[in-house]
Amino acid sequence: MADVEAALDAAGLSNPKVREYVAYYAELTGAERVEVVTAADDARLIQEALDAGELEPAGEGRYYSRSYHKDTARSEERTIVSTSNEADKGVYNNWRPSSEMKPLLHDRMRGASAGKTMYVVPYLMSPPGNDLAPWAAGVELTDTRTVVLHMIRMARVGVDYLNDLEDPDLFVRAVHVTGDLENLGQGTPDDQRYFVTVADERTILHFGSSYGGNALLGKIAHGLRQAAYDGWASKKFLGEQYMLIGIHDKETGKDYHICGGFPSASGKTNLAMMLAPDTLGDRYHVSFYGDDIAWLWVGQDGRLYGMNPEYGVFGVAKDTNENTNPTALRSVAPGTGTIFTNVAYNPATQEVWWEGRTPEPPADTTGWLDWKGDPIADRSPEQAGEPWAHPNSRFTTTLDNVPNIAQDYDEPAGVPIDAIIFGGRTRDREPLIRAITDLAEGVYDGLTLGAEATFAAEGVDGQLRYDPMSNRPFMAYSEGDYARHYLDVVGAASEQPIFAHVNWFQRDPEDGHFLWPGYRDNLRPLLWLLQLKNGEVEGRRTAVGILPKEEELNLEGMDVPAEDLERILTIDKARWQQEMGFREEHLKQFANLPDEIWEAHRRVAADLDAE
Ligand code: GTP
Ligand code: SPV
Ligand code: MN
Repeated sequence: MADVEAALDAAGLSNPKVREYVAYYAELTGAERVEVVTAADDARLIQEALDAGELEPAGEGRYYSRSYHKDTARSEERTIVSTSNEADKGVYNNWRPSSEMKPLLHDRMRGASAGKTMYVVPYLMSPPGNDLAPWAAGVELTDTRTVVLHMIRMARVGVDYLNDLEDPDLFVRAVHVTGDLENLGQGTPDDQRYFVTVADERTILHFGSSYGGNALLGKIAHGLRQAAYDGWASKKFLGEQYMLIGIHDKETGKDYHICGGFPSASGKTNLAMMLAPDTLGDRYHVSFYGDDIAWLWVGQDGRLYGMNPEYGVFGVAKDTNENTNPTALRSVAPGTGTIFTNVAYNPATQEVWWEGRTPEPPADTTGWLDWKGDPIADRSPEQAGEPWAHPNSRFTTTLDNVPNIAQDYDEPAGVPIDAIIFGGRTRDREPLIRAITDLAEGVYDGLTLGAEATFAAEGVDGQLRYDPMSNRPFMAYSEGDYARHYLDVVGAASEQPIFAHVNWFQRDPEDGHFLWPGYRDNLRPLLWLLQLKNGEVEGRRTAVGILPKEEELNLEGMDVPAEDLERILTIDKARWQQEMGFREEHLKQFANLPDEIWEAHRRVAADLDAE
């Protein structure tokens, strides 16, 4: 049995409630040792992980890790939000009573860390001193060293965050037990995994994975699910899957801040790391605040504020290259302490590679291993087309490594929010940008956000897989209550943000090419949006929002074909009318949807018919 008291004393972890919690789960999981970790332990833990073969060197100060091949992404089916109140059941939160789930998870975890070390990771999901810091403290217990190394990169980790709490009981209890990955029946009817947030007890119990959002509990489980619930329960804030950027106009000296929700793998990291296009770089600078999570609240001066609770980036590797995202490549350069997971790796040269890194994979395959660790050179002709890296392979680096990190990212104040944007992958119908000036219509737009159905999630042709507010996998309570809370929080702000729906992914119906080049040029529609808010342009009113007039978009240095531009700045009335029917069915699933949302829906539908 672990000597818990001695470990906590040695680390100076004095918070009595934390000590009780650690002792309870050390006993339950049967861990052999307990070790309290802070960011200062990084170098030692990296060395231990290298010695144990959990990490391999990937060039100076960078590391490579491979996860179990059936454990490579979040599992939405196995993720559950529990409370003791059935009214919290929504359409997407997989609600189950906590009286059922807590004992079940405790059974799974009992004795499951025998022979292992239980790492105690005290963390803070906010810049220190922020208005929302009272909801930001947590302690993750994990039996996997690479999870600790990721947590140190993704969150602020230190003992003082927990010792200094005003109310020692106000922290999230986040327990991660990996389990025997080779015998968990991942994806079968006998799946043993469970990822449960007991939201009204602020307790997270995750069993059966050591990957990403399943295991880094500060990030998705606390930063999104628990935060969404806490924000609603306290009536104080919103916890959203948003990126957050600053745009500095060097000519006027003004600073703007935009946050935005895009479903997973739809471009948040790319947008947040965006460099201004060459022709606009003299005037505008884009700074990075966050790429995956933002918490929003009304500050003391009455304005809407946002902050990124994370301390790092867990970014999609695929298609990251010098053209699409040079900032990301700088962020993972030698000396950054980056951990690459499930990319292709060459142990002889310590190089890494992923699809889209270069147009073609390395010509000389000698020494290269695919993400499963199998030599590329041994592949049969049938395997030739298989990707070298897993499509969800990622890089993990800290905010300090991001070259365009905002200077004030760590300040307690947060930043005032000028605009909230939504966007998904949509091959038709959705124009480049449509601005929405009415709060209820903005929230309605977020609730009907979707991405196109792929072969993986089959659907009716033209029908979206709806992903309300890009929060479908992170919904913590009922969607009707969520919409009410969103209207209340943002509605209370003295200055209303402008909303917009954007789409970088419209394609030519004939040859399938992207009609808009995307990436750094995405700054252009955002600048138009800010000009619209400032009354500097007027746009063109349509039933679904205000679109830019062609001459209002700054396209300097671009050559988008005229017919492509026309298509992305046009509303396809028939397709939109069809969409309104799908939306009605989608919204009908939600109990207690506020009248304002239904009114917005009817208003848009009627305006569309009248157009
Ligand atoms: P999560 O971390 O899963 O929440 O994802 P994310 O929203 O941060 O996604 P990310 O920015 O990593 O983008 C995922 C994919 O979208 C990558 O393959 C990008 O290359 C692609 N992508 C991003 N922006 C654009 C764009 O403007 N145009 C096109 N065509 N593709 C883009
Ligand atoms: C997402 O899936 O939206 C992510 C990655 O940001 S993970 O942390 O695995 O959830
Ligand atoms: Mn995400």
